[in-house]
Amino acid sequence: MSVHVKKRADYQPPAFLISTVNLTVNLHPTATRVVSVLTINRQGDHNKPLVLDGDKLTLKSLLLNKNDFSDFTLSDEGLTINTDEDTFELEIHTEIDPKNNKALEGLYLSGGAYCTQCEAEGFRRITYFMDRPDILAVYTVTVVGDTDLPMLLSNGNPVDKGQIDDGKHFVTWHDPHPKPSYLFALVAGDFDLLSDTYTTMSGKEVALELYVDKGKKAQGHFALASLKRAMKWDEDVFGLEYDLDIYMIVAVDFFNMGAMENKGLNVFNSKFVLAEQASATDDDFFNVESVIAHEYFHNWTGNRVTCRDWFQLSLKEGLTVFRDQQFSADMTSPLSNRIKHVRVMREHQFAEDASAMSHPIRPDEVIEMNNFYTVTVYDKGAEVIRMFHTLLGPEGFRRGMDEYIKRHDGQAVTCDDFVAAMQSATEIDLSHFALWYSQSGTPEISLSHQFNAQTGKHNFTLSQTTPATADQATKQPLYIPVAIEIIDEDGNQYVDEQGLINNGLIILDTPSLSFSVSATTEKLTPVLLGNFSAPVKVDNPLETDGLLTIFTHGKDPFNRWDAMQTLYSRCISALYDDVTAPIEASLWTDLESAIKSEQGNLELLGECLVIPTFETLCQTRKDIDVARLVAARNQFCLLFAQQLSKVLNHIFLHIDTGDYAYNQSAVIARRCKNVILAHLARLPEFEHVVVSQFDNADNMTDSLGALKAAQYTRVFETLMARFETQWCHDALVLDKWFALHATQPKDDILATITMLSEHPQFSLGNPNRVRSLVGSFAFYNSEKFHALDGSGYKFVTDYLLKLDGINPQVAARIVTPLTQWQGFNADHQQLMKAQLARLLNHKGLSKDLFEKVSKSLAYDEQHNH
Ligand code: B3K
Ligand code: ZN
Repeated sequence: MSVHVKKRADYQPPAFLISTVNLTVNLHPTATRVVSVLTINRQGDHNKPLVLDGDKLTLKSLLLNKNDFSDFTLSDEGLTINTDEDTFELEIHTEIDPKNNKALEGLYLSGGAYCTQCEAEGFRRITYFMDRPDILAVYTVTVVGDTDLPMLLSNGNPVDKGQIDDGKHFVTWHDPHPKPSYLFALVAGDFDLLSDTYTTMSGKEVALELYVDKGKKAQGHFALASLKRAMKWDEDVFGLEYDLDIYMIVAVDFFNMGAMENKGLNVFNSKFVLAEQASATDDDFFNVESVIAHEYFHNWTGNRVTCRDWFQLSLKEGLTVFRDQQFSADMTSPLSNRIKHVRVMREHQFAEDASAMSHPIRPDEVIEMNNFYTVTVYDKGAEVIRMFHTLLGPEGFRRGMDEYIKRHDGQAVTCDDFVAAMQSATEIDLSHFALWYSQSGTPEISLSHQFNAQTGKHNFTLSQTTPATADQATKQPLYIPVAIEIIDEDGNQYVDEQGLINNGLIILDTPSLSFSVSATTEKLTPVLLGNFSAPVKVDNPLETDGLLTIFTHGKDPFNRWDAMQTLYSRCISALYDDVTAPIEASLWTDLESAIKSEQGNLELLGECLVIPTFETLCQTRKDIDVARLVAARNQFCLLFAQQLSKVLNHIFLHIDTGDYAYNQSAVIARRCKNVILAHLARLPEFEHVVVSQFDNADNMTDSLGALKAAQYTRVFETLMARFETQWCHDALVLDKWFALHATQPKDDILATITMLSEHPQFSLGNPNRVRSLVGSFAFYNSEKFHALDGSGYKFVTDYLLKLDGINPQVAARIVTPLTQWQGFNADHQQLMKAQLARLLNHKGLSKDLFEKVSKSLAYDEQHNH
């Protein structure tokens, strides 16, 4: 295959600009006609031809300044126009086939509705264009459709509409804000519509419209209310106001990711719009609110100020994720949000950094851009923005943001431009900090501690190191803000004699730095990385008593939670070495009193009762034998339930979740209750409690909580069958059911998945179904995916070979666990690589899969030779 590697360093400003785009899209399932009229201006003094991108288009005709034009060449990648004109109008007629577009990029049919997905490079599947984010144009779009498509939508404000003789109708939209092509959107169909209005801080009334499948109106109210909260929050916190007369959101069932921030016309995966008590869990409600907010926040951080090129993706994504995290923390609770983000970092981002796909938050090389919508660009990107926020403080950060918007509104800019705007708002020199944009990998920090009894001095040395990654062999020390407390056994706080710790923060910007603390006690406990102040791993040498001191006396609730996670992880390590090894009895009494002490704080308690996942445990281990690690974790969970059942059951019985409501205290109570139920369910005497919760649940959180707990009981299959009967009409609920089946560690799981893939509600063409069944198996059924007969790896590979021909983007997501073989032992590695090799040898493999698979195998060679 011919593979083109694009490099960040090769960026060239565009040779031409396109100032206006006039599109007419005449919809037809297999032969949609697109007429595009472009106003084009040559940039500077050169005689290069105009190169337009195009993919899977049929060119019908071409006019230059309204005359037939033939001096062009066509290729699989686009259209090259040879002209000497400096300013000209180009009119391009193309035909496309939305019905057979199964990759869900460009214009496609989702159920009966037409919709588009253009980011990153999908506009070129609609018409020939300079499909790159630094071409900002004003769009006027006329959508023409049959009358069975009553709603014809595009970006901006509607300016005209009417009937056309042949029984069709049209609507014309004008978007006054110049935008890149990736923000173009078109939707046509017959939907239920929820309408509302929002009055902005300057008193402008904005029409809000939410389009959902017929009959789903009741499930849209929460999303609409979330949108209004997001609009208000962005005004309050960042002074940013909405800028069009109308804001539309459309929910569709076929969508490759969560949602898309197209200007004024967001398109959403229905999973992140629809939510009501009976069918949506508390997590679903949370996600709806956060994704609605994320896409809305993009209106400023992404749309008004956009990316110069795709290597800068984190400019909009890292920043917008940070903004949505802050919003969610304000709407719900800072602690549970922070823990959620840290789990994502530890389970997925650290794994990515350790793999062949390791890249800086601003990547340097890309084959398929869609492969770089990653946890690194998004979540680590958000952690980098959070560090700016930590260093500058909320006011400084706001000044930097104001300056960023003031300087760059209406422009396509770079991460360096963002750093420069932040720099204008602080005395701190950010040049070293900016290395976070170009250096990949997960730094590891550690703290050594010596006590000199004679002088009464504790000497500490804080160090950092970043292991080499697949993409970068050598690493430099980073500028790391490390939140730190030093406490004694009674929780008294100590300061360092050098004054390096300021307001609980120490800046580690060299390989190591030392400081000392005077104290009469020998037992000082350093508490590192409060609130996860930087995206790093901590090598924590503390013993059980130190960890329990942090839990009891630490000021930062994140550190308190984290101490418990470390404690559990230690116990699991001991069982990994010997699954029959006894755990000291004192641990259980300590845990029992820890649990009792937090009975009044169900939020922290609920989180502290969660045992680290298999995926998290993998990130601090090497040469993993999966079956042994799974057995060790299971054994620890069983002992935990056995030893603590009395106190857990006591709390379970006393948690009052009240009448159902989606609000913080109720969410926290349900969360804690369901975490406890999952522990108790490991003991046969609690089976009836699980069944009773399932029978009596009046909301999806409790139904699903019971089903998850039932995984450890004999009633699982029975309850799952009842659940299916009850919910077989609701695809989004069935996704939860598919996922629960797929994560069962039972011997005949592959037969079950094969059977489920023939379920009437399952479809290979629908990304939500595929992710819930096959994705859940590959990502979360560690035991069976990693079975040592290789059957799990082979099963996923067989499936990917089928899926790749249909939807390469989704295939390239699901291949991720197979490419992340580095942490596992040689037996696993060999089997995983054999399947990767099968993929690589497959004729016609997409470039999406090619990039990830070839990198994964190449990493192997580098490291073995
Ligand atoms: N910007 C989109 C993601 C597009 C992914 C393209 N493969 C959603 C978001 O991050 O808001
Ligand atoms: Zn985004």
